[in-house]
Amino acid sequence: MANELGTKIFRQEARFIAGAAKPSQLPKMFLPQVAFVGKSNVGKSSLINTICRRKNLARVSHTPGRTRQINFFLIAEKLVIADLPGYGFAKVPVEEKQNWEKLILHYLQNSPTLKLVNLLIDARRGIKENDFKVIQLLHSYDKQIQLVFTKADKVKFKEGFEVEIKNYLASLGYLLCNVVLSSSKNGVGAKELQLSLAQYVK
Ligand SMILES: Nc1nc2c(ncn2[C@@H]2O[C@H](COP(=O)(O)OP(=O)(O)OP(=O)(O)O)[C@@H](O)[C@H]2O)c(=O)[nH]1
Ligand SMILES: [Mg+2]
Repeated sequence: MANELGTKIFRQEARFIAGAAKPSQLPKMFLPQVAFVGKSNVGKSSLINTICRRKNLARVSHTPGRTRQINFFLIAEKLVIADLPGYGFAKVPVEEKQNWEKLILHYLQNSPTLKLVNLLIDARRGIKENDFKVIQLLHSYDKQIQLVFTKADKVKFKEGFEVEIKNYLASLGYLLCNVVLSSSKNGVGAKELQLSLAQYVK
């Protein structure tokens, strides 16, 4: 069944394959890639671990600004997951912040095998101005995005929330953007995310 095939790759091997702290270190990828992007501390690394059913594949921390380079993980020898450094963290020195931003932009713009960008939004805080900038940027790069609201265990969503967000995105030109509610604490949304990533595996 399609569902089983979709989640099967996440029961197979997942391993770290490369890290890039600057554009010149970005590895050339031939396999399909999916990326996790979002503000610092939004839960990118945690969600990658949840999706891959692993505790410590991607490094998580209580201190924002934990992921300092783009980390690439290979899933079942078939799919690459990219864990990006977060944006918008005030305490990182300006120069370092600019370097991360440059790296993120370079990666998003110059990765032909990047099939889907999961843009993570803290469900407690909602979409912020820098998230909108990223949405617009990805739109201009012609990248498929999926909006993932994280830490859903911390909030109560009102009915129709996803539809409302979808309509809003459609008004911006994102007619086919998927919206997922997720939690790394209780696993909500994990299967849906697995299936959405697995569709890019050949
Ligand atoms: N309650 C709750 N906490 C979460 C969830 N996901 C992540 N966290 C917590 O949020 C903090 C940040 O998680 P990370 O996964 O490191 O976030 P990140 O987006 O990778 O952070 P940077 O790499 O610094 O940009 C950690 O303390 C996690 O335990 C979730 O679904 N629910
Ligand atoms: Mg991280």
